[in-house]
Amino acid sequence: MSNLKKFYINGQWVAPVAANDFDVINPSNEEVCATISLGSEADTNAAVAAARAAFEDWAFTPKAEKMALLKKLLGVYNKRSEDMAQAMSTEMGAPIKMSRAQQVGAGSWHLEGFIKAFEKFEFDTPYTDSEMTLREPIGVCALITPWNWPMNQIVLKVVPALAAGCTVVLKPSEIAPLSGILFSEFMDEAGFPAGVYNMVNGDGPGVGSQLSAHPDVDMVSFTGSSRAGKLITKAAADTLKRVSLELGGKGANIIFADARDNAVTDGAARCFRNTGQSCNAPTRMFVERSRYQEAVAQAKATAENTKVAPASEDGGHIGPLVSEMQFNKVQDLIQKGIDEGATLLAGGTGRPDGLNRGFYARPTVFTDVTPDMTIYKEEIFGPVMCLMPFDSEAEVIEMANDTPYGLTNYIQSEDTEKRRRVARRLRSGMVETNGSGFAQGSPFGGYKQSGNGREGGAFGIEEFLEVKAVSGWK
Ligand code: TXE
Repeated sequence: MSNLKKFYINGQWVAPVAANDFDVINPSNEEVCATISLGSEADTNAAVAAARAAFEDWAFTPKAEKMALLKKLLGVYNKRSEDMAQAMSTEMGAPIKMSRAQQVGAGSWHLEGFIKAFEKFEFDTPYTDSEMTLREPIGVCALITPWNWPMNQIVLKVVPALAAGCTVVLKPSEIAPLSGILFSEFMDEAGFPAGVYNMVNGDGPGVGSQLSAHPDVDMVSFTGSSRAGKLITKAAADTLKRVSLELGGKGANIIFADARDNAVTDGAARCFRNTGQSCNAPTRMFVERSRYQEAVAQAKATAENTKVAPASEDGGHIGPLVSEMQFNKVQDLIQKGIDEGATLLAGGTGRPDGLNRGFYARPTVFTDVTPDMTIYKEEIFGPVMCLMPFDSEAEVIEMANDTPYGLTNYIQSEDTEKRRRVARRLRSGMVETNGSGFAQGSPFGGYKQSGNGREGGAFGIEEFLEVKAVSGWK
């Protein structure tokens, strides 16, 4: 990768105004795998100015031209997918097989979904015989993304913003910036007009907060911690820009007695996927009392059979946590679980045997967890699951909703009426039932402190639009 220390501004790779080197650490071995530059306010301003200058033309560029560029982008993305899989695997520790299939796959899946949604999207809709409703791009958008599903999150923001007619400045996570740099190379190869897409690397207090407070940025779309989401909202307040947030989660997985046989095993594996670093991970498993003892044995076996290994190794294992900071956070929370009186069913603190270098955590399951415990309340973002019994539908709905988060909840039951009844009562943006997954372009986002707004497909495009009412159109 030749542009590691550069930013992509106004259609060119440019050096930062002032040097500020930052080492990217490979979490599988704790070694420096690349050195990038962090931007300063001057770099942020240059990128915003380029996006502003390009806005008017891009906003009025015909849909067919925008569509052709997005299709070209999809072609480049697919052609260079192996480079992208390697970059993500190295920077954030996703095992290479999983990186190819799921980390890279999520990006192309969403890109295809946006292309289909954009094709059908109606920007102008008559309201009455004489009145027209126009949907118009909001303007210059700052897109701030995290490290856990890097391409998923970058595509979920960049593509709908551009389809809506906005111009953008992307700031990828400084912990996992290689995929963002590579994606910028794809954008360059696809041939978007200068200034439509810009990318500046930087950290949160620097480029992140400068973009959030910038008077010439009309909207910030952010995915990351609730902590940073609050800071961004405050920084954006003086300019009253639109802020769309996709934050943390504490998903409940409700397993009724009539659930399919492998519901517990699937649920635990899903919790450990991506080493537990997913905002929609089902981290609190509630099992109906008559199946609880069986679930204890199944969850323990799943944790103990989950192999942990370096990202470069081929296979279906889980990799390390992304950083030393996340490793320490997860270790502290596991220790808190023990100290506060939960029972450790599997796993625990420390690294798995034989993995002494790298940010590896042990797949862990706690039982005897009560609602006052830290592990019940806080997003752990590691391979850690809490397993609890329940006795009635009303009780489990209350427990599932007993969290400030509201992103994804899960229901496992063969009873359709029960699934529908419970789904309506859960306060979350998504309810996945019986492991059936979601269709391409379906809305992704949260209630409560999991954020606002929705990403994906037509809902995702809608986020980046203003609505204008025009009377006397006819
Ligand atoms: O996230 P941060 P961190 C949660 C998860 C994890 C915790 C901490 O619980 O353990 O957050 O992770 C940018 N103004 N999630 O510290 O800091 C930052 O540069 C503007 C959930 O790594 O939120 C990066 O680009 N930007 C989650 C991005 O925010 C700021 C994904 C994410 O970093 C900023 C990741 C500021 N003041 C973590 N501070 C999800 N929803 O999927 C930071 N950033």
